[in-house]
Amino acid sequence: MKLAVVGATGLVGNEMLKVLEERNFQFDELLLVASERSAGKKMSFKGEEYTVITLAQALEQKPDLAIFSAGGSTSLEWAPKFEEAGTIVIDNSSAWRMNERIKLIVPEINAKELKIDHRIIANPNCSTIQMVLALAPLHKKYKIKRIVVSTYQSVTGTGKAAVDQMTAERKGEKAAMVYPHQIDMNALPHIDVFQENDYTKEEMKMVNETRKIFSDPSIGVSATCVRLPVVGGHSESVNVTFEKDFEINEVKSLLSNTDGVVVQDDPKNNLYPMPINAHGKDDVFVGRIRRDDSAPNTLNMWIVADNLRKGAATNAVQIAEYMVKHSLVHPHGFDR
Ligand code: 2RA
Repeated sequence: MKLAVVGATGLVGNEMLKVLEERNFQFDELLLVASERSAGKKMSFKGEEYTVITLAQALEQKPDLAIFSAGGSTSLEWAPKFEEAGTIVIDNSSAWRMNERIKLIVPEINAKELKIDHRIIANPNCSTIQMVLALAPLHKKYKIKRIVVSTYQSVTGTGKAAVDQMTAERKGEKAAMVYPHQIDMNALPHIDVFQENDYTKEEMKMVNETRKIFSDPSIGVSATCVRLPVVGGHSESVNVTFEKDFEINEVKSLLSNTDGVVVQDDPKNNLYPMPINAHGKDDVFVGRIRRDDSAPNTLNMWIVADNLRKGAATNAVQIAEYMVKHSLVHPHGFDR
């Protein structure tokens, strides 16, 4: 099996290599792929040195599986070319997520939707993944009517240049500006671009992707996404109204028994999820679980995850693992 990691030199690409190594993902050949600017760079994986190649060079080698984390325009242009060459593409950008022919997958929730003819598979947005993973067992039991979510997102979601802006500002140095304002010691209610309806694209991703993953267009979602000078992960305050009523202890026990979810909820001992603790971990952490007494059947909770892990690299590798396990990736292609 020939595996290509596209966008290997970026923050998600780097995390992808760590996750592939930690999970001991099996392949025979690895192609590390990036833009023309990074081609020729040396990188190491499991102690071996690799030379970064361009997308055109990778395409010539017809990998069996390619995990893309290289931005929307690169995915729009190149994913179909790889698909045409017989490669399965798992794409981390927003380019394909809402395309009707493309599956949007969080493996613990809807991996079963994947079939042999799916050649481009979309990885959802980081802030959507962590929210839906924690909500999935509750949706199953009580059926979600409406979600109101406010996010507190890490600069790592924007990429290395944003981490550099924050670091320079923190040191009092001149920063190359990625955001329209200073990010250090600040909070920007602005993630991705503003849309016609005055919501940001990030907010609309949370609305549309949640409905697609749960296959339920009737779920109401209202999102406000905020960037903070934090690096360890994204945090979310989620207020969710269900059709059926719940017992708080049952909610906690459902969450505790969900794969990939860890409950950290002991207010008396100041225990609740925080990005500094989620950093580098694959799990989604949930705490501050409490009834909202101002509305019927409504729950408040606080959800934290490392956006580069479960929000990006880990989820993509889990999709790849599922596809290999269920013979949806065939070494040497299906019909070359
Ligand atoms: C962010 N949603 O945090 C992004 C990354 N995919 O900006």
